[in-house]
Amino acid sequence: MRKGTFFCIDGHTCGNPVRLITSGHPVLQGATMSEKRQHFLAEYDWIRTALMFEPRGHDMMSGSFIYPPSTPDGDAAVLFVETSGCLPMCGHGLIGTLTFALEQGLIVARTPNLLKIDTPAGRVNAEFQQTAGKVDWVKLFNVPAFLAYQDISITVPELGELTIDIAYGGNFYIIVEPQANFPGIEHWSAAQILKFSPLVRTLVNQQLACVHPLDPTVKGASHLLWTGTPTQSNSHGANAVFYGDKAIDRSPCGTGTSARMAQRHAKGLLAVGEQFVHESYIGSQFIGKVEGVTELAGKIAILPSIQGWARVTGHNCITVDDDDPYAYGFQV
Ligand code: PYC
Repeated sequence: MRKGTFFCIDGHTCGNPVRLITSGHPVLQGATMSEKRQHFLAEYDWIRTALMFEPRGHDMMSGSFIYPPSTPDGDAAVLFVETSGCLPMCGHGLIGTLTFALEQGLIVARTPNLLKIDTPAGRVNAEFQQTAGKVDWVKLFNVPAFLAYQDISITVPELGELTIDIAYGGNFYIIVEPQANFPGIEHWSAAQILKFSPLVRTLVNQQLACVHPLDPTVKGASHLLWTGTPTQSNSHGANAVFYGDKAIDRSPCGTGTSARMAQRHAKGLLAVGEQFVHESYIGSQFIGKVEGVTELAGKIAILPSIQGWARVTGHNCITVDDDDPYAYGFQV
């Protein structure tokens, strides 16, 4: 039976929506969150489309379910849902999820100010500061991030040649720096980002295999990170991150910031211990940092951290009933 009632805590992380779904969790099979993600996609994707797409969601909608931990020392596990699918990892999503869950008492930290979270991409530890019940910030110690491809040339219809890099930070990002045929995000309209992003993504995925070396279910360049000049003097970089079919991230994008730091570290532009304050399309900021380096399947990977904040905007009780022709959402 494909119907249900889903209680949700709605809010945003630095401007991008987070819908923490607190009831109606399907029982998922699998020992790891990666296996549970595959089961969800195979059997329960209707829940994602119903809660993310119009008329119950919108182009930028992003959400999560909290599950019991899948590791002996974990505090909880998180499954991410979004308009584009079930991301292996979502930085803004996890900052919002943990903020809302801590404030509402849905998660209790066994170690003061630290949560150990199992995600489909792997373990992400999170430090946080809470004052009078409110969470001031969450700092994620994200999965290892690495530069997968450098200086790849593609020819984009109506645009011409672009040189791109591809880096992993929990998802695979196509990173486009300012160059002859792309002057930087401050000189492009949102319409141009939305027009060219899917074209670039298709071309890249036709030409290159982006597969995580330790988990072949994590594959495909899904997001684009267009860069430009920040508006705030303390930002080190600015981005417009494209995801799904029509979304530009309103937050600075946690996995995108991790990917960008990996790219910059590999090019000698960001050292271990250095901060990278990343500015979003609307000017909000995450504080990124290269905490260290590690080896991942013979490659150098960075250990990135991302710090940001989130706010609750309301509580929502969403019903999905198959007597509604738009029960499972639509896209125009
Ligand atoms: O913050 O990692 C992130 C993210 C991915 C897609 C949108 N936001």
